[in-house]
Amino acid sequence: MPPSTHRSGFAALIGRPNVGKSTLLNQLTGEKLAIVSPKPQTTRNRILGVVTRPEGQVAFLDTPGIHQAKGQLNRYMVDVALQAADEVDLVLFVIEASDKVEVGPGNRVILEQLQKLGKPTFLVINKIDTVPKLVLLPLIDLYQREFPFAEVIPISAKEDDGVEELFRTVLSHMPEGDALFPEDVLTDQAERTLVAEYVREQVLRHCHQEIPYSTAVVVDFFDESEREPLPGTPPGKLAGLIRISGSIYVERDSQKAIIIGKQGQMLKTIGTDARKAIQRLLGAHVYLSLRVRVEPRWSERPEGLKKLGYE
Ligand code: GDP
Ligand code: MG
Ligand code: K
Repeated sequence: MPPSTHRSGFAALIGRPNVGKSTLLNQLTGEKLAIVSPKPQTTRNRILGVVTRPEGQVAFLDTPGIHQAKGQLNRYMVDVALQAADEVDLVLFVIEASDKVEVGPGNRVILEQLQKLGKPTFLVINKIDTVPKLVLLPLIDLYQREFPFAEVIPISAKEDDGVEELFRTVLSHMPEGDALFPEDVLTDQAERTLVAEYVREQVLRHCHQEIPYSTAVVVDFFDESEREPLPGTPPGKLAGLIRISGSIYVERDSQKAIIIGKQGQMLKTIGTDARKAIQRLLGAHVYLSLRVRVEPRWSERPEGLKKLGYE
């Protein structure tokens, strides 16, 4: 047998909001890293998920959806996505399968940006569980006429269909090289950032349409002094205690009232669900205290964006 080649590199997930980029990243890494929600634009920052196999390693960047930039926050998110695409070896352009055989204005905007970047790009067609197989061929045909994709790969991220094949194909396009990260690394995001994202996910999940995307979460306090050393802890067992307090920022008093709810019931539910997810993430018991603050029009002002961590 010839000596096997070890490959490693970076791949960015690019696509419109809600096509399933975060779901795919979570499926690839086998961990809940990126927040997933039925609303668009839930992923604000880059999340690096690292998949390590004996034959190679791929670090994935999840990006906010690219769309026509309106307002400071949206523009910020487009910049983050394009910057991510510029730094990688390979771009995974993700779309969702649909009965409509068309490219659509949103996807055309992204394809124009990708043309400029000139990176090797895969077309990943997600959610194939939602359409009859027959509609895929004309859709693929249409996209291939728009852009010289290196590969076209239909998947269902949710049902884990085609995800392994996708990973193998991604790896085969990576340059030869040693691992870029230690074997046990899953993400470069600080635990604090992930904690804030988990809280935000629960706010969006429980408050539905009433709460806009301009909801930010900041971790004010993260006390690990009672956290216990993890080595030797049996899997699934929580070790020690981490005390966390955080602030949920909204733009209006009416939004604050919704998040707090009648007799504080909504905030309590958000806190309970976030705490459970954070405990699984950190492998420790978590004491979580949350408060809601009003910061008028923060998402429209550069200093507001900066204050809440979007730089
Ligand atoms: P993102 O905005 O591109 O990161 O999209 P998300 O990963 O947050 O997913 C948006 C919604 O699509 C969520 O409700 C997911 O559960 C759903 N979704 C993701 N992948 C699939 C899939 O393969 N099939 C189906 N039916 N739904 C999916
Ligand atoms: Mg996402
Ligand atoms: K989403």
